[in-house]
Amino acid sequence: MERFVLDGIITRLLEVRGKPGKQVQLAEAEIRQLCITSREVLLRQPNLLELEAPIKICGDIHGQYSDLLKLFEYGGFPPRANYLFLGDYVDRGKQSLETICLLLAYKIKYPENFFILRGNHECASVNRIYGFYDECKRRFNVRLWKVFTDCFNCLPVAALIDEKILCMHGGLSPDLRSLNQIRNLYRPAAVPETGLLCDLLWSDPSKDIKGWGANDRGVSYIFGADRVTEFLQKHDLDLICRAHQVVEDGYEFFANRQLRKKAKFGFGSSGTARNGSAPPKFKVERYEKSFQ
Ligand SMILES: [Mn+2]
Repeated sequence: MERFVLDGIITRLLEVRGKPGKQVQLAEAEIRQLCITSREVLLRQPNLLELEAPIKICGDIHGQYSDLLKLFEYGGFPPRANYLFLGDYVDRGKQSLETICLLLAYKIKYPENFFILRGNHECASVNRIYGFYDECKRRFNVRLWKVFTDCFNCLPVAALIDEKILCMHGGLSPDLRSLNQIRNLYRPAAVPETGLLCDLLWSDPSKDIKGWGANDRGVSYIFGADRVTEFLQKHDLDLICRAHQVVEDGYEFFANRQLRKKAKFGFGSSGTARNGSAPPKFKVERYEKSFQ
């Protein structure tokens, strides 16, 4: 992808800073190029990313593009800060296209400083229903939605920061015995209805149980604090950091501070998260409840 084309896309996407709701209608050919080029960049990097602090970790965006821009205004526009996004970029909000296009553009431009994991909504059978398909169809066409599907199937599913903080969208899996299993998950991949890849994107912690239980979402499992403690000890980790659920303050700890949930726009430096004592540096309020 030509550098001036990429820079032109980023410039136009940033022109609506301070103008909430204003659309940026990129050319279809530009969006296709973003998908095809980012796919190659994503596949060159492992499915379990190995990253270093300092890095800012952000939860679900769900098509709320003006909030994504606000988040960068607080934290610094790339490459001023390193970022790890935990998935769920599309659906529900009104501007999934601007949101995912800016994230893919930054991924291409700063591949070693900007990272995006897969959420359960980066999946054709989910975003067919919850808004992204309709937005693609209304503003472009169904073919473009399929190009995005091919790109989403290449997103990595987990990240390990300083070998101590494991990050994913959903949570643990009863099938997860070794981190090498994540490294060995084949891409491109659709999200299956059961198994390791499904659980990493769909599972939730629960205060109410020990071990594993049925998830009210009808997909994957819930897991108790005992599973978190056992997993961290076995793999010599300090913390699990995940998104996928709204929490009142933007972030919340679980299992004696061993699992950190980041709600929409929960926002902070993993450098502070590691010892589990300091609050995030920044916090932006959430705007919409989301349970998927
Ligand atoms: Mn989710």
